[in-house]
Amino acid sequence: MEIKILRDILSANDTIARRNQGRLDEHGTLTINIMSSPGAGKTSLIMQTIARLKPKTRLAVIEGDIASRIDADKIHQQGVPVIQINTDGGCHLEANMTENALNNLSLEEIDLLLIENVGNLVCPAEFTLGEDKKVMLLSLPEGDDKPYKYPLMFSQADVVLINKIDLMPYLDFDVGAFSKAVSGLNPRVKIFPVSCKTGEGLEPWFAWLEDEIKGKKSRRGKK
Ligand SMILES: Nc1nc2c(ncn2[C@@H]2O[C@H](COP(=O)(O)OP(=O)(O)OP(=O)(O)O)[C@@H](O)[C@H]2O)c(=O)[nH]1
Ligand SMILES: [Mg+2]
Repeated sequence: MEIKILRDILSANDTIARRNQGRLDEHGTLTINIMSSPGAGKTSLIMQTIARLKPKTRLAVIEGDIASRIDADKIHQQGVPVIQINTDGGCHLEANMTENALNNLSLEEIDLLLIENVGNLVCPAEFTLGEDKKVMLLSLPEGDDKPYKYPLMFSQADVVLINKIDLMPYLDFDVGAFSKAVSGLNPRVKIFPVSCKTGEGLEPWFAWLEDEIKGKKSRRGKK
């Protein structure tokens, strides 16, 4: 019985996610679902990405949090359109929440839509939102064993950012062992070690995003 309910919820979610994807495709808006544990650096990555890409890219952000508008306020201060979704206890975003947010954005004016999912290493991976790519962060203090303990998100991600590498001297995090574990789960994944504090290692992330934006625009004939 419980399994049937879960299936129903997931298929309803997938139906709405496909609708979202259709709208985003129509407008050539590259959409990235950013996931991680609480505090791994999702908002910091978004802030760095805005600082770097805003001069030449039209960005918008959807912020998912259980409560508060703290992250949305930070994005707003950068002059970027932002919608805050409060899930009121829900541990992940769902496609219907994303659809509501899309209804409040001018998609024809957005090249890159960054969605910050609720901080959680488990549930967000189970709910597609209609995004083009899934990106996750794993920060050094969380430990290099997480791909073994929380395999789903690592196996679904298109990009894994290893964040907080500025803390390397203080922590026993084996980047080689971590990368091998992630690639074992997900051979096509791209892995970028970065610091969203110092900016180190972020160039390959920006280059990847710019390529993806161009690809999405050319597929839709958007100028
Ligand atoms: N040392 C260091 N600190 C970082 C780095 N990136 C983020 N932080 C810090 O980590 C803390 C959490 O960063 P956020 O960007 O708010 O993390 P988040 O994933 O958005 O957190 P939630 O939205 O609460 O899930 C903040 O104090 C950041 O300044 C980094 O590369 N190095
Ligand atoms: Mg955040």
